[in-house]
Amino acid sequence: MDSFTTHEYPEKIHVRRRGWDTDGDELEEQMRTGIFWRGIRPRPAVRTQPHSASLRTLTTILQRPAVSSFALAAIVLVLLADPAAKASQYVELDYNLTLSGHARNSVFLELFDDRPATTANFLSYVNNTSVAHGSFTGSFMHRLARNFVIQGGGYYPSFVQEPAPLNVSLDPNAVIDLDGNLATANPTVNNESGLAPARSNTRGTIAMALINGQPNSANNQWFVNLGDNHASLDSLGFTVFGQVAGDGMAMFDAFNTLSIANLNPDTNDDGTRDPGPFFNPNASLDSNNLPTDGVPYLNGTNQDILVVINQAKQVDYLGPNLTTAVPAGGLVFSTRDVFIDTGTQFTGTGPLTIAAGRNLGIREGVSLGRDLSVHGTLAPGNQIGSITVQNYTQSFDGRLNIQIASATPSGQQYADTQYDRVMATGSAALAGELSVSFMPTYAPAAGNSFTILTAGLILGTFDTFDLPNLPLGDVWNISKTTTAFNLKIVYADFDHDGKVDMSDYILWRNTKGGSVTPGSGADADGNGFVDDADFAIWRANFGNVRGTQSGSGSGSLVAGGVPEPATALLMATGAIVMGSVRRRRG
Ligand SMILES: [Ca+2]
Ligand SMILES: [Ca+2]
Ligand SMILES: [Ca+2]
Ligand SMILES: [Ca+2]
Repeated sequence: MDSFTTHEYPEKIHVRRRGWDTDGDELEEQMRTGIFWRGIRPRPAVRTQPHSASLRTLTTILQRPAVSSFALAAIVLVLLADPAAKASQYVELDYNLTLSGHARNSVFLELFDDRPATTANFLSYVNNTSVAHGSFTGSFMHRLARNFVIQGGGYYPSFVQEPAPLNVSLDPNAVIDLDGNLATANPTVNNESGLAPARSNTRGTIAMALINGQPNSANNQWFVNLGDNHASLDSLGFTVFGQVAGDGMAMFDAFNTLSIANLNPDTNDDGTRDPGPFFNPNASLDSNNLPTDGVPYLNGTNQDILVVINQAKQVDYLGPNLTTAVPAGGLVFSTRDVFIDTGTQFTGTGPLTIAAGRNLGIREGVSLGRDLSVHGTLAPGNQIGSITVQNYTQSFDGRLNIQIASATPSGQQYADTQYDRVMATGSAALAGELSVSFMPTYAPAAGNSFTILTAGLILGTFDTFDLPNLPLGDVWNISKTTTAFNLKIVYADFDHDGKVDMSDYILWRNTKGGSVTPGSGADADGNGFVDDADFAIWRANFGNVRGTQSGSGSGSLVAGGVPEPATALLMATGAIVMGSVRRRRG
């Protein structure tokens, strides 16, 4: 009956559109009123450039952690003594799509320790760094059964060319293979669905897919239950081994609204797609005669984009319903990268420290209410966000990652800010690196200004700057007051050679008194005249440069990018392009 050749589910008997929850959630309100809901073709932000600087992998600072043994002993004691500490493990999945309004491209999964074999198996794919295409990093969500499940873990996106009219298909041989040897099958896990406590396939839980209904056949494919599927799945050995943490279901609910395509290849070359993992021909069509069970994709104006996990990694996640005691000597995060989410609780008054080489993400809007010391990397926001601490200390081995989506509130809408910001209610002692990157939708322009850090008193400054390249003629202006650290984009490189120097002065002198196209030539203030005001701007920016990021040429910038309307639920931050997709059933 079911022609899925690999992983399958029992067919849903009733395919119906669920009513949306009415808990006032902003996203769901967008869904209710948004163009996705009305069935009108969305106009998401689709970009043609490769991954932006904002998604580049964090480099590890290979320096000895500046962490005292006292502090390390403190964290061990705390974790052992904390009765609320769970033995669950957590995984962060960074997707290539961003949920507008929530500043989100990451979700966190909680993996239960009471399903030890299944959890260990899942983590083996998360932590596998020895084999290309042997981990969930770079894989994609290859199946959306609308309102039922979204499934991944099986494949990485690899396209095969097909004769017209199909043109392009996904390669079912591009499987995630744990040991990198396709001749040896991925190890299977005996199902743990019967262990205590009982775990049910309810909305928001994650479970392993099975092969041909065999309960002990789980290996690499996993799925999120988008609805309550306990009645159809619990009795068949689909082991629930975790759940989506925090408010991560907002992301999967948005994926549930994506378009669905048949991308099975036409292996017998008869012009129609054949059975395979990238479409379920037995599923119902929706009221618009579109498929409800196949490969999900973001329907772009020029390209369609698959749902790809840019990075999967095991992290320490401090989220809702978790309380962490901080001893007077402080708590040092040194074991793994850490994410602090909305709703987590800290007790005690000691400081938090991110150790060298570790990344600390803090959810937008979070106020730590304590001191923060940075030896590793601090990244505000799930993506874009502002965070509040008491005293902020960044050491020589520390780095602050700032992402910029827009300069003005009228631009791309995010949770609480248009660019990452740190607000210290006490002092900020600065050293180390400031690293800035642009979101793909941001079009840098002269006059844009970013107050990336405020404090009651700022001491010192960053030692090094990692800044993206700007349009020709523009340079970075870095300034600091006692209470604010500011970045501004200024037009002062009149000859467009990348720096503000004497040759720009000569150009100004030779054209002084003339009229030019506003913002061109030596017209730094953009009023169309070359005069003393432009000289003053040149002088104030003498020595400033266009960008400092190695390998970040002008081609990596978005030229003339336009912020998308807030009604676009998802936008691409890294394009995996399908080209033109055949949307009819093959
Ligand atoms: Ca065929
Ligand atoms: Ca950020
Ligand atoms: Ca110049
Ligand atoms: Ca002027």
